[in-house]
Amino acid sequence: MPQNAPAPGVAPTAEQLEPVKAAVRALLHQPEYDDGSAGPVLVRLAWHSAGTYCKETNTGGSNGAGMRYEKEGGDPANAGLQHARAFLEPIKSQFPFISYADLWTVAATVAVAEMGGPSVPWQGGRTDYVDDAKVPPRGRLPDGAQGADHLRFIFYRMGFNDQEIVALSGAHNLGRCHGDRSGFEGKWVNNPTRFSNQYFKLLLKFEGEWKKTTLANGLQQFVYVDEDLAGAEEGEEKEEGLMMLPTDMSLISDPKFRAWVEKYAADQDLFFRDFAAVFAKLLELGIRRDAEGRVVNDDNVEDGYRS
Ligand code: CCH
Repeated sequence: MPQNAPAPGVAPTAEQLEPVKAAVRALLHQPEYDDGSAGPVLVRLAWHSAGTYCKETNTGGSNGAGMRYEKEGGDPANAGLQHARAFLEPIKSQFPFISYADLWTVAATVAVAEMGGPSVPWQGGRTDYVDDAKVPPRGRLPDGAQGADHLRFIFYRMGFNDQEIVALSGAHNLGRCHGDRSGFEGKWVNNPTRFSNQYFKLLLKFEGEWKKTTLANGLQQFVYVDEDLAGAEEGEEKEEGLMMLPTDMSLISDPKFRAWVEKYAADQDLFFRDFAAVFAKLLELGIRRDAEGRVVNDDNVEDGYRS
């Protein structure tokens, strides 16, 4: 264990954490990558590390950073997240005291704030201990080709309600779909590196104009192409259209979800408050803490892989 490292399960102090957060801020700007920011894929990394949680069996969740290993990392749902892990690797080398599990989750909170979003409460102390018997089975993350029933099945398993499902979905203000990762293509909003409630506004604004299309790989998604842009002259740069997944569209076809889409489209402050609370809850799923806030694992080891 490196000197000055917190004991296993103990959160880094604010003083230890500040340079780590500064290093994350410094790497967000990536002119050669996607839309110029590592932020969106870092948010997705944290979400997929935590979103495997099952409250019935108390398995999954961000503790352990199991995605480093093939069993979890090789889940097709996690395709592309190696880019996010690679962005953070130099920071892990520079600050070895922080666990991967803490780094991945705190980096997402830094990214959200830097992209103009709310400040998400975060508690450290996760360890990198993976118990093979508790690695979540594949298939716990949502499938964008499905609808409202599937979203409820997946997110109720984690302990979320309908309002929380819609608030979390607002993260699709960020980033894009990549044909070589999920098979879907395109971005949800025009500025995918700025956190806002635009996703909710566009769902409603173009209602009736979202057109179902079938991609060459057989997947179906919804697209909106501005007629003027689509009609641009030959050789003129056309702005790419916007997209929604079938799961995104279910947020406006399901009346209970829709009520929250309407609230968040009308009130960005409300969305920011609710997103901060629910993203913080997501990052804590499955993490047991003692009275001092220290993370408790079965063996209380810092790192390791038991199989
Ligand atoms: Fe998501 N998401 N997500 N998503 N997601 C994708 C990309 C991002 C679903 C499917 C997809 C959340 C919920 C859902 C982000 C954050 C969150 C992609 C494209 C698919 C498909 C992946 C690719 O091709 O690279 C589905 C289904 C659900 C169901 O609810 C939640 C919750 C969050 C966070 C709170 C972010 C950010 C991205 C952009 C990633 C990037 O690389 O740009």
